[in-house]
Amino acid sequence: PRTVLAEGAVWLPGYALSQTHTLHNAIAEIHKQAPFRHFQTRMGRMSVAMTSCGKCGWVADMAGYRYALSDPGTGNSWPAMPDALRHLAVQAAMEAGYANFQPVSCLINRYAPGAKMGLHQDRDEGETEAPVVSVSLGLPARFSFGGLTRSAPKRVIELLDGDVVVWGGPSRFAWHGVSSVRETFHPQTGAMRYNLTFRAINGSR
Ligand code: MD3
Ligand code: FE
Repeated sequence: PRTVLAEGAVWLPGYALSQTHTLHNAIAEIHKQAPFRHFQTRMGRMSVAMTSCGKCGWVADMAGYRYALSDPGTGNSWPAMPDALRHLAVQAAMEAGYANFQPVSCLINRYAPGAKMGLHQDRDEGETEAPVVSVSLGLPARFSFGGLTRSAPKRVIELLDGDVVVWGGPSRFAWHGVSSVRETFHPQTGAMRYNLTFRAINGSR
């Protein structure tokens, strides 16, 4: 099934369900090399723990936000993006109408109960043509998205285990956020939610 949420934004409920074991194994391997961490920003400590794989990874500190070629936690380059994950993202993008998607970075967000992500736009990629492919695992989350201004009207959807959303075209710079994750249980993740976002990046440092 597929649902067009807004122009350029396609929701593929359960698209990744057959691959959740592969995804969890990949996350565990990436965590060994590039452990999840809570970035400290000028806004405070992020409640979401993060890591990345691929050529570059998203990092935040007192200087701001950017994609970096190495992990500031270890000083090492990021773990390679596993082929199975890249293929999943490319296939989902294709399904949503985006051919030739070439993700170079995958940001992995981990939400314990109570973690949330405030309203924001994704602008650090320096790339306007490519979509962002998002894969949700584990606990459900209330995800809000609006328009190109912060105050534009919002829609709220519940993202479930295995859901994929492809955000491109006019939706690429939509404001969005995740409400505080409610404590429930999921057999594969325990009480955790994971979100993977696959991205094309221009000009990582
Ligand atoms: C809409 N992650 O990492 S995924 C993020 O559930 C982020 O962890 C959320 O927002 C999460 O930046 C939401 C859905 C998502 C990702 C990228 C987008 C929605 C988007 C880019 C543009 C518009
Ligand atoms: Fe985002």
